[in-house]
Amino acid sequence: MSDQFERAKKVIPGGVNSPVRAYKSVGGDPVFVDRAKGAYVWDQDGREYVDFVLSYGPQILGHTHPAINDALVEALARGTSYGAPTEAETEIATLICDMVPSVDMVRLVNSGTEATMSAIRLARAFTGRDRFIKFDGCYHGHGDGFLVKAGSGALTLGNPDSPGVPHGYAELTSVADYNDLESVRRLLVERPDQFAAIIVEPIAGNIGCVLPQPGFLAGLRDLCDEFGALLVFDEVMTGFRVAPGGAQELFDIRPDLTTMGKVIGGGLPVGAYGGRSDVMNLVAPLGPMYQAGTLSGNPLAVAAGLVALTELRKPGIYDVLEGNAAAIVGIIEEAAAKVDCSLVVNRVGSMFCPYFSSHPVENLADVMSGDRSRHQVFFHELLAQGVMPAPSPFEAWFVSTEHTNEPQAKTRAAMERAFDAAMRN
Ligand code: KE4
Repeated sequence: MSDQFERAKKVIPGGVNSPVRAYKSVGGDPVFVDRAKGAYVWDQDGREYVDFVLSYGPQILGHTHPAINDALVEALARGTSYGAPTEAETEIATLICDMVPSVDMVRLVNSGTEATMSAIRLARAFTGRDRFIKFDGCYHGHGDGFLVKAGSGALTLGNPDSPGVPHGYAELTSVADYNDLESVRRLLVERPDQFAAIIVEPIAGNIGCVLPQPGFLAGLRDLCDEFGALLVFDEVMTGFRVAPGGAQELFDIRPDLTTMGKVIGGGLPVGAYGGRSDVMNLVAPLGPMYQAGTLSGNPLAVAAGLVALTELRKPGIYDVLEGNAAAIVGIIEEAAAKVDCSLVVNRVGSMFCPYFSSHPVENLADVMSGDRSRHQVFFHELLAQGVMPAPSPFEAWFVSTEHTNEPQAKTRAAMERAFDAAMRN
């Protein structure tokens, strides 16, 4: 074990401040990052990696983007946090409302978890109902009600996935199968007037990258209208990533509430929830639904987020992201084909996931049937070759505007070695 990891484990549970960083699902010691720039990160020994983690999504413009850095330096000179409203918060809220089709009003918080917790509380306040539906394999942060997964099979009242979640809490969460509208209808019919919301990742980015089947999202919209529940799109990952207006723009669906995060902080801690004004009117101090935060709308985070969103509105940015991501996925597929490796790559815009599978990957069961040991060899060989993929077969890979020729060439060289090693496994 690396000395760094050894020392970290003495004072931080598992040596990391977020579990996925510990490499539990791929084995070995995590790389400790020392610095980053553009498409690259470097470890403490100066080893360079082409980075496909990108902080799990925020760094869509690449690390240390000059305009974001300049905005942070400028904001720093004016202070770090006031506990008072600022003009910049109005600016970023206006930008979010302009960019995200269904959002009339938005509240900034400090993480995606805070955003989803608040959105479900708001849906409960608006409908006067307590239950909500999530999907197996979808992840909405570590709020108690979300750490629930059905037992085997698709439909059951939840049992806490994590100790510490009171059964009474978990019981209010029902779990359906992603891409299976019937599994949702069955839950709603069983308790027709008890569900406040259906929350869904419009692209399931926490089981890699599983796309909604045609009609799935529209079907959820119709079911919510039929049973009086709110449709919540968790776009913490897909927001501003797959299109300027997120997955709801891409698939032309209007949810009632949207949760956001990652990209909107430009690499600093920001989450947000927003949606229909008649629903958002319930949020304190305008309405009775309480939600607050000392550092919400923090001047540094807002300064970085404003630049990130402004850059993303520039013409051609999403074409660059699309071009880079298509090139990278092409490199991966070519390298796999060279060694006859059964590989499926699901991609939407600049997020994707390679699966060691010989059949389409359209739901959690398909994801779980992938070859985990081959993935593990693949992951470590890539790392050895200077490429840093997501350290789990259930995490999406991300591409930035900076993943251009040189990072692509370095990725190509590493991929061929990694697939060769995986096939010898
Ligand atoms: P945070 O609380 O981690 O900011 O956001 C929670 C969250 C909510 N909704 C979706 C769709 C998310 O993907 C996330 C967080 N995503 C993970 C990556 N799969 C964060 C990485 C981590 O947990 O360290």
